[in-house]
Amino acid sequence: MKAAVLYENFQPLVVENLELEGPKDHEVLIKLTASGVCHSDLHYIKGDREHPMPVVLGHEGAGVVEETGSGVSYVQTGDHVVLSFVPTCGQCNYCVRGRQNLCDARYQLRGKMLDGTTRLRSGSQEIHHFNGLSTFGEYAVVPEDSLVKIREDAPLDRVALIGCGVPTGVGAVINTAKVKPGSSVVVLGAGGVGLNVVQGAVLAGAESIIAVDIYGNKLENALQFGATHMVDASGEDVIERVRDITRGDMADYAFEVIGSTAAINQALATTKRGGTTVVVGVTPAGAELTIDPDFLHLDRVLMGCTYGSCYPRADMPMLIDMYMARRLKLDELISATLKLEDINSAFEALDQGEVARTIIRY
Ligand code: CND
Ligand code: ZN
Repeated sequence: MKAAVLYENFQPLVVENLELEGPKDHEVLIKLTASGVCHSDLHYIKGDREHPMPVVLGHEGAGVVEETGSGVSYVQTGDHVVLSFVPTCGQCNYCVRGRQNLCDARYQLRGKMLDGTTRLRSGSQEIHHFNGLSTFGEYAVVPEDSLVKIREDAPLDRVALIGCGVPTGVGAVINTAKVKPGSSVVVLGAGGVGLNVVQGAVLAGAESIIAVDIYGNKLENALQFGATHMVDASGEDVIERVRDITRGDMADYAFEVIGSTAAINQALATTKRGGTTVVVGVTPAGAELTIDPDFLHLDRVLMGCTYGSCYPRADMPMLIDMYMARRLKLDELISATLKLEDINSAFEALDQGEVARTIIRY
């Protein structure tokens, strides 16, 4: 099958034919329909984060079950699925306490399947998996626990975005911060995930939603998603603008959706006493954050957030229902749909701030 392989940081992905071994115990072969291109993948290309190489990246996908390995009971051939980049075992300490996004299984993967071996090869060379998914290929073998069964009338080339950007952004608002109606919310970074923070804030009934970005096109997108104000961080003083917009109060909540320690500080400084800052962006490994502890003394809260603190098998079908009922925007997130052969131009466009999300359609 055709897949895009990262051999070296900063090098283009190589689209080539790989051998994909069939599914083993509790694994499933998926024929992918589509995969979104997320900034987290770009972080690995740029070496902001380390990963065993070579690797097939991609963690935002949807497709159809082609074949099931032994012991699989959750799905059967033909089922439509979204892939979760966190497998949820249902049995670890985190899962049984309702914190499936922190499931132990995720930390057993380390570029391989849960049994410690890989299914991907290029000739004699072993190719690594990414989060147990590797959606930048026509097919993927994934753990059964990484699958979320979905309704068959949902368009797979759209709901692929339910694999990461949507539950991460919407979940950061609803599950992590638990934004209250009438709140003021600042969103730093109006990219693929940030736009979903904006639409999460709309769903939560936020009164003002202040989108911050360095590109005009991103700010326009944010308005379309329900932002009430835009701040151009390339020319404006973000903190002073938030002060003006909130009539001196500052915001109840700030979300950092860029992956920069400077922006985390900026987010903190836009919150009022007792306000909450949520870090969604992924900062480069080894980055250090320096904050003024005085901010925290005043009942401010600084939180992390992975996968929007979601429970994939509960939240993803719900988000799809909302999309099908036109209460959640997905189509508007998609700036372009490309073939796998054009994946490097998708990353270039993401890096240059030209797109919200690009979909790779197989
Ligand atoms: P994307 O590149 O689409 O968005 C980032 C946005 O930030 C862009 O619109 C940029 O223009 C904007 N930006 C850059 N610098 C600044 C600045 N100084 N001030 C204001 N805006 C700026 O990326 P994405 O939305 O796909 O991902 C955003 C981050 O979220 C990224 O770090 C990604 O790795 C992370 C993420 C986290 C999680 C999670 O589970 N926590 C899941 N997926 C992605
Ligand atoms: Zn992602």
